Amino acid sequence: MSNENLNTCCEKIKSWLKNWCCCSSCSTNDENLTQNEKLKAWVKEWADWCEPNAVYWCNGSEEENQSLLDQMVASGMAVKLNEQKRPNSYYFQSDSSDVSRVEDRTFICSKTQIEAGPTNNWKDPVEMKAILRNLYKGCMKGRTMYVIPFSMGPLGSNIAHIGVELSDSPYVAVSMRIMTRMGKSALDVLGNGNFVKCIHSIGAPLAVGQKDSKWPCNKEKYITHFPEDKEIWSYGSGYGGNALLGKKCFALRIASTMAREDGWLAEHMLILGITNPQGVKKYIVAAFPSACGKTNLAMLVPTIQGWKVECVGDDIAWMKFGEDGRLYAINPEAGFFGVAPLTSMKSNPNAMLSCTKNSLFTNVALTPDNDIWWEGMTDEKPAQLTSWTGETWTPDSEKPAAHPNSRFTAPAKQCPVIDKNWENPRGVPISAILFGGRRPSTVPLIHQAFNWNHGTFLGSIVSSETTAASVGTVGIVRRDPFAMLPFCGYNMGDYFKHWLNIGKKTDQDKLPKIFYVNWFRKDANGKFLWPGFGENSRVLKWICERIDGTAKANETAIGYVPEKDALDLSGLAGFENNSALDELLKVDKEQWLKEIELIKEHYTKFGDRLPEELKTELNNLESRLNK
Ligand code: O2Y
Ligand code: MN
Repeated sequence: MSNENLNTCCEKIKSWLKNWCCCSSCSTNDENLTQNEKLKAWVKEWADWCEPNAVYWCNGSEEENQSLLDQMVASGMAVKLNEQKRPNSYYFQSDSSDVSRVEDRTFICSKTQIEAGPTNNWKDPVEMKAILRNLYKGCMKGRTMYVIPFSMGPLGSNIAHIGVELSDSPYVAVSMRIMTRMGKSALDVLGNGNFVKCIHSIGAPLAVGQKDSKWPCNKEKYITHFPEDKEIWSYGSGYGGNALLGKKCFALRIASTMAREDGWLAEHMLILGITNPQGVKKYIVAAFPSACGKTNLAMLVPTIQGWKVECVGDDIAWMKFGEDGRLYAINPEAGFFGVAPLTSMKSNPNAMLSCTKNSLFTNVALTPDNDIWWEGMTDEKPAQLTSWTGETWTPDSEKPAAHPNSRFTAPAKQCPVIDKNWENPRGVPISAILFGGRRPSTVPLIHQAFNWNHGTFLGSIVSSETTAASVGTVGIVRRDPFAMLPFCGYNMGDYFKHWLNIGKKTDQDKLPKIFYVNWFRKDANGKFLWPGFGENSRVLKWICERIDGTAKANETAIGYVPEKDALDLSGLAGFENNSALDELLKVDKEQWLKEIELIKEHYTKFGDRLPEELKTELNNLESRLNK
C-alpha cells in the first residue's frame, strides 16, 4: 500500500473511531475548529440534553464526506451508485411517511399570533420550546450529533449569513455539504460572531444493540421557527426542507424576518443572467408557485439565435442594496435540491448534466446496474427497476417507480451554464423581477407593472389554478403571494408593506422593473397556447427590451402588454396567423372583473394588516377595467 493510501486509511479509521466512541467526553473533536465560546457552550448544552454517543464537528473536507458516506453504505442507509455511470453518487430511500415538507407541522412561533399572521401555523414560543425540549431529551441516544457550520451565500459576502445546524442525521451532514458552504471555512468567517441556531433531530434514539432502520424518523414531526430568537428547531423528519435547515427554514422563513428588520429581501426566487447577441447581460429574478417550471427557467436553453441564459440560482435569492442604489442578489445556496420526475435531457439538459456525478438521489428508482431513473427521464421506460419503496417495478406497475417528490441533490458548480458571477460576494445587479403562475385563462403570457407599487400588487396576487386531483378540486385558483405562502416568517400583510417600503429606499429608475408571466394559458379546447421551455426566451427578450426602453407595448387595464409584433416569434410553428397570439395576450374585461372578486376575497384574510397602497392598486385596477 502506498503512503498516500495508508494515510487515507488511517484518517478513515480515526474518524470512524471518533464517531463510534460511546463516551461523549472523549469523542468531541472541536478543539481546533473554533474559538467561538458561545458556539461551544451552545453545542455542549444541546449535547448534554440530547445525549448522543458522540459529538462530531464537521470540517467539510472530502475525507470526512467520504467517511460519512461509507458509514451510511455500511449501515444500509445509502447505496453507492455505479461508479462508471455516476461517479461518487449515492442513493437513499426515505421512510414512506417522510417524503416531503410537512406544512401542517410547520410553525412560526413569534411572541404573538398576529405577528405570524393568517397564513402561518402559530404556537406560543415558550409553549413550543417546552414541547420540543421534552421530545429532544435523550433523542440522540445511540447516535452521533453532527455540528454542521454553514454559510448561506458566498463565504464572507456582505449579503451572506452564517448558521450552525446540530443534527443526528449523517444524510443531513452530507446534503448540507452540497447545499451550503459547510465546515471549517464557515467557522472561520463566523469567528466570534453570532449565528442562526438550527437544531434538528430525526427523533429516533437507538437503544444499545438495537438495529437501526434504513431511514429512521419519528411519526411526530415539528418544523418550528422562532423569529425573535432567530432559531430553528426541527424534530421527527429527515427529509429535505424539514431537515436541511439552511434552505426553507433559514434562507426563507428566518431570513425574511431578518430582511424586514434590516431593509433587504429574502425571496423564493431563481436568479438568471441573460445575454443578448450584442453581449449585453442582464440579471433577472423570478418567483413561481410549485409546478411552474422554475428550475427549467433558471437554466433555460434559449431557442432564439444568439441569446444565452446562465444560472445563478434555482430557488432562493437574497437581495440587498448596493452603494449605487441598485438591488444586488446572491444565491444563498451552493447546490440544487431539484424535483427529479419529468426532468430529462429534453426538458432540462442542464439539470440532468448537473447531477451526473458527486450527487445524491432520494426516492428515485434504481436500475439493475445501480443507476437511477424516474418518470419522464427517458421516452422509453426501463424493463425493470427497483422502485422508491424497494419493490420490483415494471412498466406495467400501477404505481410510479420514483416518488413524485423524489429529488436530486447536486453541486451548483456542476451546472454547465452556471454563471461566472454566481459566487461573486457582491451579488449580481437585478434588472427585472418576474412573478408567474399556472393560469389556463385570464392572465396573459406577459404583462409589465406600471411601477413598483403596482408590481408589489402583482406579487401579492400570484396564483395557480389547481390541475391535479391529488391537491383537491381541479380548477380552483390558489393564491400564493410572491410564491412565499409556506415560507414567509411573519405576517404576510406586513411582508407586503415591507415590499412597498423597499420601493421607497432608492430612485425609481434604479429599481428592477416588475413583470408577470403565464406560460400556461389554454385555448377553448384545453390546449396550451404557448410551447414553453426554451421558447420562453422570446418573452425574456421582450423583457430585456422593455428594460432598455426599445420594445413596444400596449397600455392595458392590467399593465403593459406586448404589441403584437413586439414579441420575436420568428420560426415558431403555430403562430403563422395571429389568432393564438391574440388569445395569449388578451385582457378580457369580464374575466378580470371576476378576478377582482377573487382578489378581494384573498385580501380579506389580511384584515387591517393589508397595506392601503394595495387596496388603492386594486381599486385602480377596477376603475381602469370599468372605464
Ligand atoms: O419537499 C421538500 O422537502 C422539498 S421542497 C423544495 C425543494 C427545493 C426547492 N423548492 C422546494 C419548495 O417546496 O419550494
Ligand atoms: Mn422552492
